[in-house]
Amino acid sequence: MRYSSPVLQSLAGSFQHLKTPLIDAPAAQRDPAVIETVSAMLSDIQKRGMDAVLDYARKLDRYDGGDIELSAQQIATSGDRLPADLRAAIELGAERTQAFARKQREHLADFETELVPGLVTGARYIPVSRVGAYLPAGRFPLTASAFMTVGVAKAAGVPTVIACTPPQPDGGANDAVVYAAHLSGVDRVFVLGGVQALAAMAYGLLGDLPVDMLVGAGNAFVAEAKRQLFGAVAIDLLAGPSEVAVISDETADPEIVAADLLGQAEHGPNSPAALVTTSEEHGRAVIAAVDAQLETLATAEIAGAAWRDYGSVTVAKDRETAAALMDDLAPEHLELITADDEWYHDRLRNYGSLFIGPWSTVAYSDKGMAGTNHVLPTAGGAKHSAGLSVSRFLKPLTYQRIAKPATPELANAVQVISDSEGMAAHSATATRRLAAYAD
Ligand code: HSO
Ligand code: ZN
Repeated sequence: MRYSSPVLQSLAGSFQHLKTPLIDAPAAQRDPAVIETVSAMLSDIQKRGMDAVLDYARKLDRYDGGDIELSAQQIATSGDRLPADLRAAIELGAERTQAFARKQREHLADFETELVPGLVTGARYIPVSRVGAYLPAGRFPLTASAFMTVGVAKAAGVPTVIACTPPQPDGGANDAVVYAAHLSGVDRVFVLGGVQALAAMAYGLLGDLPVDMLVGAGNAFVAEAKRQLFGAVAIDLLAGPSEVAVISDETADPEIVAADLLGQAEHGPNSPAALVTTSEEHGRAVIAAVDAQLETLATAEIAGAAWRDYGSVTVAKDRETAAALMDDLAPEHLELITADDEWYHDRLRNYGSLFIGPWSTVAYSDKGMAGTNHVLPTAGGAKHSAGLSVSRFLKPLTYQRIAKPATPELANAVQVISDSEGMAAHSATATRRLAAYAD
């Protein structure tokens, strides 16, 4: 998340930074060492199959033999080992996320239209057949990931969704993650992490056909594996460090704004957090509140580093400038806490997901409670793409049913164009129909 200089130049004089990031957030750049490691692993796995997968699991994930697939019984009872309040929260998130996804699915309606007499065209939304979801369980297990990937794929109608999740120090899966996947409708779960997990799903090494699509976030190696496997399979998107941005004014509580900035900065020391405000006094109050909250925050080491290196506070002269700056940043998450929230809602064009008003906060969506997806574009990707949703799992397949009366117009035009291009065989498909039409 960074400003592009032409936009800054065009707005020169209409804003000032109260706090600039010490480090410029890199635009999704790739580490050559990661690229090379992943590519070597993928070709080894392609050659040696499951032997290679298990070798990497042994080397990188302390795998020590045994079945990597959880039994149906292990999946179904994963919730029994969780505290009741956590189980209930997971149940709420799974249901809420699927409710939103089912509603969105209803709005993707098949249609058929007769463009001219005899030319009937249409589109049908058909789900992909097999999806592989990567459910991260590293520094933070991200319990809600399964809602966003497995649950949304199932709401889209994907018949088979398998999942891989990395082993915990005891060698087993994270129970909360597995329970979330179970409630989301997962078909099979494997305790397998990293590049080897993605390769095993994409190459069909898990006693199943290869998946058609890989989804879910992970570390830099997981992201690179998805990038290299893309083409053979579809992917959701390539997520970088989580980002948060806020537009707030003097009507906002600086403590709430500060808490929400730190709420995502906690993801990692390179997570950008940006405030754009129309009130200098408010901006200064937020900076003070962030510093004060960092004194007692349990994850202050990470969040504080992120705020120090990638945090920014900018005062815009008016709401139009604030909106223009924010559209240029195109943040993954954007909160509006102003007297003009609906004006901004109407005006803004680039964000992964928008949180409107002081009672809306990113963590509600992160954990599945808002129903919306938390797999969202980062690093400016919101300029060209949206986050994961049922539509990503659905292929709008087109068809045409053409009857004889439409033939002369279509065939003549196709002949003319094909002949002008020198594509004789294309032209002939029309010529033969014209001849048949005349009979
Ligand atoms: N903010 C992350 C998702 C998440 N955060 C889950 C916490 N839990 C990407 O949108
Ligand atoms: Zn988050």
